[in-house]
Amino acid sequence: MENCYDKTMTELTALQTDITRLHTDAIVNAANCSLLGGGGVDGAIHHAAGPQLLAACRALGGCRTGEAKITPGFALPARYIIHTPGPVWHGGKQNEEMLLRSCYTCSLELARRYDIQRIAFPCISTGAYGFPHELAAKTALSTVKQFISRNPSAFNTIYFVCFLPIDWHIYQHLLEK
Ligand code: AR6
Repeated sequence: MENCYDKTMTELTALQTDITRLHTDAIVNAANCSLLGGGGVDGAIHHAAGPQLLAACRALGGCRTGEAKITPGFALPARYIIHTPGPVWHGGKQNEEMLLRSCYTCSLELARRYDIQRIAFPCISTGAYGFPHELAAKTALSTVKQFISRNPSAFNTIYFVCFLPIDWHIYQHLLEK
């Protein structure tokens, strides 16, 4: 576990684990715009949360790339799931970085409204959607730091959940700086 406290006293932590196992207020799902499930972390979350999640997601009517919607966690240990469709990487010239920033900002904004103190993000867009790992991590971290500097008392802990060793090494390195 790599920790970093900034001036806001929100703890930023990289974890190497399966996000569905985390006992936290909310986990974020790297969803698609249908919000009806898929592979990767989305598939794992639907599997672990159970069929009630799909029913709740159907009622949400989809979600635009870079925006976020919320459901209960159902059978998960986490109380809430925040669903955000990340951008598909097309080489970097189709607003991908801005859309990824928006995923983190909209998720944190929604979390704040639900009084969520501890939230865990997967490495959004870096799997099936092909976003370069290092650029995704730098974008995630700078967006989160900017958000918490403007909202210093909103969060207790923000977890960056790294499923793959490459992401774990990148986050460890960035959080040490
Ligand atoms: N816990 C934490 N991270 C995980 C887990 C897990 N259980 N499983 C995978 N990851 P991806 P995307 C990591 O492909 O790129 C889905 O089909 C994975 O190693 O899940 O945003 C959706 O429905 C990678 O680092 O999401 C969409 O159609 C990260 O999660 C599409 O994939 C994101 O990989 C979204 O693609």
